[in-house]
Amino acid sequence: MSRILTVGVAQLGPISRAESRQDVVLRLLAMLEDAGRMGSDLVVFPEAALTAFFPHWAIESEQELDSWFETQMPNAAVQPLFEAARRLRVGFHLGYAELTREDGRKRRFNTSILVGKDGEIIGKYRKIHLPGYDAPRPGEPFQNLEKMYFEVGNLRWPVWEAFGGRIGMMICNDRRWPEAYRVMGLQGVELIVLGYNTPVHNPAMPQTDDLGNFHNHLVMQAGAYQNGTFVVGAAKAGVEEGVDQIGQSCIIAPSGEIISQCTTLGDELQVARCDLDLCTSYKTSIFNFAKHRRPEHYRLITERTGAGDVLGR
Ligand code: CDV
Repeated sequence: MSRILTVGVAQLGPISRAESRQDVVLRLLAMLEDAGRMGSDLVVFPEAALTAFFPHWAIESEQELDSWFETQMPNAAVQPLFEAARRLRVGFHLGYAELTREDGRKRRFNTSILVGKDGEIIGKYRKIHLPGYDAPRPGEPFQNLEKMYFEVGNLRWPVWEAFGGRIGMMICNDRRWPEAYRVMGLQGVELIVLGYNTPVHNPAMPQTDDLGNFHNHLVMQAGAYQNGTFVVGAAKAGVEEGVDQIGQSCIIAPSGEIISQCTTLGDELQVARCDLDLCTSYKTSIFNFAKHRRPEHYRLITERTGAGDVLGR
């Protein structure tokens, strides 16, 4: 038996600082329409897909900072995307910066949503692994202020029964952490969708700049294979406001193999037929967690220090 889900990865080229959300939504719509013509069930858009990636800039005014966030989802600017999903019967994944009032205070998260073929939101995820810094770093070619602009996500990693399978979300830097995949792997995830904004240059570690594309695929391919799941990663690529970002958006099978990949650094859609039953063969054999995992040997005694966790005895 096969459970075929046709999935599109919709890479975005750069978004300029001056580009309106309405203009960006037109770009997203063009790819959603294309994906519909190609028989897609689900399209994956990148992290923070409605604006330029503003954590690359030091923004001093709170009012200006707020203007990069969405206070409602859907809202007027993205409504056409939700309507198109309903009309075309194509779901989507969308990353955006979320400003909300929770626990009586203003809170900001780096968020993604999964939207069904009926145009209704199925689930929401808030990024847990925030890279970068909580204060501007003078002299750097660009900033990375995610720790200053966002709180650590508080929704954990749920897995949703949707599109005939078990779907989970992570965002950008999360894909570098095996724990993110495994928490969902333990819930039987069959398709992980994510978006990324990854600069080519890492000011803290310039010696790895030429390994950016390799590391991008390495972590997603390993996460897919070790958890018997499809992984779809969508980039915002190209030179955005002076920051060069990697592309190579792709769709990865539970074998760890890339089955479809973007080849440009602009808006580009690639589609693949994903047989979710392929996951079952991995989950019931080499990665049968119930049979072969040894969690009793994985327990670490850790002590929290200024430098993070250290292993005790
Ligand atoms: N948006 C991101 O999370 N980017 C990070 C970069 C800054 C290292 C990433 O892991 O790709």
